[in-house]
Amino acid sequence: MPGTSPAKLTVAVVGATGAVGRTMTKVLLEKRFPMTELRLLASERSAGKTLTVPGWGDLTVELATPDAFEGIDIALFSAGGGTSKELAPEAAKRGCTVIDNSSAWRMEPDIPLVVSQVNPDDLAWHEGIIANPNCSTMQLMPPLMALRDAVGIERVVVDTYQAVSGTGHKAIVELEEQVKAHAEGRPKVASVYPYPIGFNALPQIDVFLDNGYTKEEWKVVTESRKILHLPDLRVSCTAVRVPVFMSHSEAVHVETIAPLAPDEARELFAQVPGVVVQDDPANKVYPLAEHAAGSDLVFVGRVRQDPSIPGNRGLAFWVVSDNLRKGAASNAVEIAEVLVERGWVRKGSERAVAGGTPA
Ligand code: 25A
Ligand code: L14
Repeated sequence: MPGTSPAKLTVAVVGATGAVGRTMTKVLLEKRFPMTELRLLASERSAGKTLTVPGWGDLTVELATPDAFEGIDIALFSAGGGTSKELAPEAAKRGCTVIDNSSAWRMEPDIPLVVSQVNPDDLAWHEGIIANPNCSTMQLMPPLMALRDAVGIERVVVDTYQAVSGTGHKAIVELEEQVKAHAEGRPKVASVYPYPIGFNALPQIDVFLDNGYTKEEWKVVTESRKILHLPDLRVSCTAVRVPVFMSHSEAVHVETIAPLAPDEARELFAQVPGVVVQDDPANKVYPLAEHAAGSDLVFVGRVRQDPSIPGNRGLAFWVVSDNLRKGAASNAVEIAEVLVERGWVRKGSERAVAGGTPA
């Protein structure tokens, strides 16, 4: 039997006290992930604190060190790129399979970068570290997969409207404080972002690169190509932070290879697992950040022909999803579920030695 018996899985969340880490724990419980032990790890700032986990009581947060990964089968990491660079290889060395939400490993050619319903087969060749995509890339992939498979895609232009929760708990507090300050006639003080996010739109997420794009925008370009297995796909992105607490929204413009009508596109989108079409403009039905919050689904609407591209090969639409759930925690747990279902919890080379081609 390849893989570890699901009945014996020990699971850890690294960065368990952060916005994404807390959501990871919540989603593991909601989905009744088959684990017999749950460990919460974080930095020295949180080690020793307790978190109340329904059904598991008060769990003490442990310091994330290399040896902490002894005996852990699967670790979900969301503690930032630096922590992942340092600790993911240490965990993998100890037989733990890491599903990493940071940007540290995503573009390494020998590390799978996986959206659960788009390229789960890439998990077959993992060697102990699996990367979870950036939230803006994540929600774009299921609808683009549908178009790729039906008519082919040539070029994608995507502009994002990103929630502050992507930056973590401190940014949520900062927006709340700025809303209060505005109402009370006080000046808005920015500390997390370079300018106040309250009542503003900031065309900068992450740092600027030499090509004029931000790192966030460039992640959408490079990660999309890797996940869709389209290394030459033409992609451009503008990533904007908006004063929304939860859920990223995206305006997407796609140039397809063969023509496609909006009605056909809606049908294709609706067939993708985890995608819901909300598209009845006459009745003001379209995806909204507030409605998507708390859901694991990707919502697509405002589907229309883009007349600026000839031959009915242009499509415009609007995509919304909860950035902490499908954009981060839920996809990580879905990856873990695929590993268990397919017997791929252990790294590919060890499964081969154990004498099984992956089931
Ligand atoms: O490099 P990347 O990949 O781009 O990722 C950068 C950050 O983006 C978030 C995540 O922040 C990550 O740290 N992130 C990544 N992917 C995301 C996604 N898809 C995403 N956000 C949204 N969507 P976060 O706030 O969600 O999580 C931070 C967690 O990481 C833990 N951590 C940090 N360094 C660690 C570590 N754990 C182990 N080893 C390390 N070296 C961190 O735990 C948190 O759980 P913590 O103990 O450091 O902090 C938890 C408590 O401490 C408070 N606090 C935070 N910073 C400070 C602080 N208190 C005092 N001083 C501080 N400087 C917090 O309020 C919390 O209560
Ligand atoms: O690369 O701030 O996973 O909204 C996720 C959160 C990048 C920044 C990543 C945000 C990060 C993003």
